[in-house]
Amino acid sequence: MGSSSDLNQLKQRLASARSLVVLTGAGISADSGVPTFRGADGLWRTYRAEELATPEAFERDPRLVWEWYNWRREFLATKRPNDAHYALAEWERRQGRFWLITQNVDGLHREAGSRKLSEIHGNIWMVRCTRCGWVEKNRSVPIPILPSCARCAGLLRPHIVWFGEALDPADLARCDEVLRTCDTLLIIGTSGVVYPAAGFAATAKRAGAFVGEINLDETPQTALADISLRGRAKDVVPLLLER
Ligand code: BV8
Ligand code: ZN
Repeated sequence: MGSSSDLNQLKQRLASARSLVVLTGAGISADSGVPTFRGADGLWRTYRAEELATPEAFERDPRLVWEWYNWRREFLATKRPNDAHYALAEWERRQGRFWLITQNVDGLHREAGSRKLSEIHGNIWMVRCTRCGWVEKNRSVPIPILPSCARCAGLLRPHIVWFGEALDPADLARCDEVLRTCDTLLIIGTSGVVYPAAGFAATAKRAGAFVGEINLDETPQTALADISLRGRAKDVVPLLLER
């Protein structure tokens, strides 16, 4: 945890924010028991994910990719939002101009009640038809492999943005708009490695926003942050919101 004065300074700054954007990564879900991507228990380590979360891998072996997502869906089905997710949902209700951008595909922000939300890497509980593009929610665990579209019998894929795939232009436009117009950006639990999200702090900074960060470690964004607190999201985020 940063010094208590840093915490109080960040708390005051957030309380006076007129338009607040929050950017989250896997670190906010770590306290719900969801492994992060690059941490010691990292998901990407054990499951060669960098090769699996790509369109080429799905093209080459859709069964293997679906087996990996089935494993993650089964694992995530027992995970619940933590106090940091709930605090952000409460903040959205309290704060006039508020937007939450998450890189996480676990759906925990939505489950905690967040609605002013962009899930820029998609959502593991949504599937998309590779033939007709139909997108729908699918919570079945396990999902029968290989899943086919109810409308056109095409092969379904996870509605997730894989490496080398473009993000939804509507999401990118929304992120750009809120990052350029906010006066405060709070970055929680992301290693700042994956683009375009890794560039969002610079976008807000260029637009003159105050940038705060909560992370266990230093990240490439720490240099840009006006205040960077060391601590666990589930401990720090509720404190920042306390009246
Ligand atoms: C794009 C869905 C262009 C998958 C994800 C070479 C080849 C190909 C591409 C590239 C390349 N070089 C660069 C690229 C671009 C690439 C990229 O950035 N690669 C990186 C690896 C260098 N980006 C892309 O491909 C993106 N698309 O650029 O498109 C384009 C344009 C037009 C046309 C075609 C293409 C797409 C990126 C999206 C990839 N999909 N997820 C799935 O999950 O199944 S990314 C994946 O990483 C997750 O979504 C995750 O959220 C995200 C980022 O990771 P983090 O969230 O930061 O998690 P991490 O573990 O890294 O860090 C956790 C942090 O939390 C740590 O800092 C830790 O200290 C902290 N922490 C831990 N516990 C706590 C905590 N903090 C607080 N409290 C705690 N308790
Ligand atoms: Zn279809």
